[in-house]
Amino acid sequence: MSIANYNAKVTEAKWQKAWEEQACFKTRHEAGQPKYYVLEMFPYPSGRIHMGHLRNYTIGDVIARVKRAQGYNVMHPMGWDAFGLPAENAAIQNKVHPAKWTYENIAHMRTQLKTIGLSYDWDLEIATCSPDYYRHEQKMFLDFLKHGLAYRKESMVNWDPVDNTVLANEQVIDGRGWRSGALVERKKLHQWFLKISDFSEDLLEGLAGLTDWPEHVRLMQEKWIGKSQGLQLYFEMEGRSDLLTVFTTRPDTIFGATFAAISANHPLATELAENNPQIKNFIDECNRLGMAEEIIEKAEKNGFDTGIRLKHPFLENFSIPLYIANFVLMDYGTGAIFGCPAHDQRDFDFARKYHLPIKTVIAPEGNNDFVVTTEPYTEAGIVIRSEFLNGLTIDQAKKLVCDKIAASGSGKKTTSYRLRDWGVSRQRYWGCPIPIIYCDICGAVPVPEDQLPVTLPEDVTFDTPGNPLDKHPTWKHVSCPQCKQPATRETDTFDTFFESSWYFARFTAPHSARPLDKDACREWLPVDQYIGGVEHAVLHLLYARFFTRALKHCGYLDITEPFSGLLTQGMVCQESYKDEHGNWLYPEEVTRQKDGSATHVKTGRPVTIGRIEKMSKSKKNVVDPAGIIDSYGADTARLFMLSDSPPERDLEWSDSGIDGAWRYVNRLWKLVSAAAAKPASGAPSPVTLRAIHKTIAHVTEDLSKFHLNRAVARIRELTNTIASLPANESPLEGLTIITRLLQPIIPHLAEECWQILGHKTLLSLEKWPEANPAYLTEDTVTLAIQLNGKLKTTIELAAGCAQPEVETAVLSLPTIIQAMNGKEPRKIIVVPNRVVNIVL
Ligand code: ANZ
Ligand code: ZN
Repeated sequence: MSIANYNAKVTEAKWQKAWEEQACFKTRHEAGQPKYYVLEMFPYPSGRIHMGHLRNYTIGDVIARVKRAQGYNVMHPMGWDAFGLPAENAAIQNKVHPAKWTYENIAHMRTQLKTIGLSYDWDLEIATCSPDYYRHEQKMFLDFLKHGLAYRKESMVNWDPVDNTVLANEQVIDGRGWRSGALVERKKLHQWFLKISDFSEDLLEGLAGLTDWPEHVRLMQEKWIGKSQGLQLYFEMEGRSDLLTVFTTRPDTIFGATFAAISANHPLATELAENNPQIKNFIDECNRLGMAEEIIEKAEKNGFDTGIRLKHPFLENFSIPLYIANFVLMDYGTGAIFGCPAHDQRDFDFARKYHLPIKTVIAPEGNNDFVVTTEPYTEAGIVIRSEFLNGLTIDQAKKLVCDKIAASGSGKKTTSYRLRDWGVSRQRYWGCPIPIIYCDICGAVPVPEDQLPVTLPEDVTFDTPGNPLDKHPTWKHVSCPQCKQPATRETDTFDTFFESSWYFARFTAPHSARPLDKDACREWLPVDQYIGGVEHAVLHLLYARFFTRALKHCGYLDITEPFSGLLTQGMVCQESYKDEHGNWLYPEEVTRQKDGSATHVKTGRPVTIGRIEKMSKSKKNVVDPAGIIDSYGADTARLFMLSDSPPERDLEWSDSGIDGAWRYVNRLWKLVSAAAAKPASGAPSPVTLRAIHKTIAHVTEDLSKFHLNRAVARIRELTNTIASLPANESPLEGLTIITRLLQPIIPHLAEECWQILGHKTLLSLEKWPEANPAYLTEDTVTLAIQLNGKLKTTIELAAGCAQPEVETAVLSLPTIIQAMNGKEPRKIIVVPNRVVNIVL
C-alpha cells in the first residue's frame, strides 16, 4: 500500500474551522484554576505578516497551548497597533485614506494569522485607531494632567523644514530628515510631556524584581534610566554677581579642571547672544546639528570662548575660561560642566583643539609622576597634584570634595538620571488627538469628559506638507469650554507609543465602557509571559512600566509591573546577495553552484554572497511566510521556526531546514496512518515505555523553560525510536504520546493524527500527558563485592551492566584498592546483578 503525501492545505483548514466552531480558544474563567496571560507584542498593520511575526506568534502559541492543556485559564489575545506614520505615507503616495489603508491591512493580516492556526481568543481583538480604544487614553491623559503627571512646556525639537514636521531622533540620519533629506534644524515648540522622570528611581528599583526578564534587557533599561550620583557646584564668575551651576560626577578631578562649558541653549548663552552677533551665529550653528545624542557625540567638538572666567572653588587666584560648546546638552544635569581634559575623552578632544592645558590629577597606583600625553586616563587610580586630596582613591576624594563643598555652601550633592520626560506631541494626523482646547483667555483647557472622544475628522487631504489637522477648515475651531469664546483645538496627536503602553490591560476587558475594568485587571494582570523583539527592550517596555505606575497613581490599576515574564526572541536571518553592480538580489534570483559560489539566474553572471543578516526588504533577503505556508502548510513553517535555535537566539532561514520540517510532518502522518490501519500487535516493552515517559517528562520541562528547540529534538528522537520498534511491539502508545506532545507545536497535524488514532474529541481541548514516575527512575542494582569470598563492600550500578564495566567500577573503589594492597587479581567472577568475587 502506498500512502500519498499529507495534504496540509485541506487538513489545516478543516481543523481551523473545527476549533472556531467549538470556541476552543475562548478565554476560560474556570473557578479554582490558576490564570495564565500570554501575550505577544501586537503588530503594526503594515499589510503583510513577515517572518519575524511568524516566529514571535508561533512561540507565543506554543506557550498558550501548553498552558491550556495543563489546566490553566489562559488568555491569549491579539490586536493591532494601528496608528502611525506608514499609513500617512501611503496616503501621500497612493492617495488612499489612512483609515481605509489601515483597516484593509488589518483584514488581510487577520486572515493571514488565521492560516497559521494560532490559538487566539479573537473576541478580544482591538485596533488602537478605533475611537472605542483611543477615547479611553484621552481620559487617561486628562487624569494624568489632574495628577500632575502631564504638563506642557516649550522645548527643542528636530525640525524638518521641508516636510514641516518634527522628527524623532531616530528619524534624523546624518543630520538630515529621513524622508526629505533636508538639513534638520532645532526649533522651540510647545509640547506635551508625561512625567516619567517622577518614577526614575522606582523604575530602576523595580528592575531587581523582574527576575523572569532577560538580564540584558534589565541592564539596557538600567543604562537608559542612567542614575548618577554627582555634585552640583556653584562657580563664581569674575565680574558678575550671579553663579554658574555645573553638574559633575567626578568631583575628585576638580584640581584637573582647566575650562568650563555651557550648552548653546543655556540661558546664559542666550543672554550673551543678545548683544554679541558672533555668539548668536555660533549658537545657530550648534542648533543646526539637531537634537540626536548620537549625532552630537560624533560631531566635531566646537566651542566659543565667552571671555568670562570662573573662579576655582579651592585654588586662590586661579580661574578657568568659560566656553559655549556643542557637546554640552541642555537637558542633562544643569547644561553646564567643568572640563577635565586629562580624564575625559570629550574634554581631551576639546582641549587639544583649543590649546587648553591638560592637567593630570589621577594616576595608576604607585605612579605618582604619571602624566597624560596622547590619550586621557579614565581608569581607577590615586589622586595626585590635588592638595588635600593627594593619595586618596577616587571614591574617597569624591566624598571629601562633596562634603567640603556642601559644608561651604558652594554646592550640593545630587542624583541625576539620564531618563527625560516623555514628549508625547506629534504633528501628525494618524494618531490619537490630544484632548485640549486653547483659549486666548483661559489658556490650555482640557476637553470636558462628556465631550470625549475627540475624534479625527475624516475629510482630510495630504496634498501639501504639514499636519492635515492644522489645515482642516473647521475641525479645530471650537468654543472654549470655560468662557465660550472662540478657541482652537490642539492639533497634535499622541506619540504612538501611547497606545502600546496600556493595551495589555485593555485586553482584559476590551469592550468595557470604562477605560479599564478593575475586576478584569485583578483577575488577569500582570501579563505572565510577554514575548517580542529585543528592539523594544528600552522604549516600549519602559513606557509600559511607567504607564502602569501612572495608572496606578490615578486609581485605574493595582499593579506596578505590567509583565512578570519576558522573552525576547531572536531575529530571522538569511544570506544576502548582490550582483556585479552592487544591486541587492532576491534569493529566487540566485542559483547556488555545487562549489558554493552563486550566479544570477537570468544572466548567469557571478553573484556576491553577502553576510547572513536580519531579513529586510531593503536587502531583499526576505522570505514571505505566506508563500511558505501556501506550499508547505502552517505546521511545517511552525516546526521550522521552533526547531533550529532556542527562541532567544537568531534563526537562520534555510531551504533545507524547511524541507526537513516538511519531511518530518509527512513521516509522522504516514507512521500514524500505517499504525492505525494495522491490527493491534504486542504491548510496548519496558524499554520503550521508559523512552516514552522520559520524553514526556523532558519535553514538559523543556517547554516550561522555553527550550522549545530542545523539546522538538526530543520528540523527533522518540519518533525515531518508535519508528524502529520490532514487529511484535505496537507503536500505537508511542505515537499517541508523540501526537499529544506535538499539539502545541504542529497543532493541525496533531489533531489529524489524534483523529486517525481513533479519538472523537479535539486534541486542542485535551489535557497534557503526564509521565508515569515508575518509568523515570534509572533501574539500578546493588552488587555485593567479595575478596576471596569475604564480603568487603557493595556497589550500585545500572541494571544489566556488562562484565568489563563492572570490573572497572569495582577495581576503582577505594576500599577495594586498599584491601588488595597492590596485588593483581587472578580472577574476577561476576554473578550478573548480584555478586562480584575478586580472587587474589
Ligand atoms: C567633570 C568630569 C571630569 C566629568 C572627568 C567626567 C570625567 P554621566 O556619568 O554619564 O552622568 N556632563 C554633565 N552634564 C553634561 C551635559 N549637560 N552635557 C554633556 N556632558 C555633561 O556623565 C556625567 C559627566 O558628564 C559629568 O562629569 C560631566 O563631566 C559631563 F574626568 O564633570 B564630568
Ligand atoms: Zn476661555
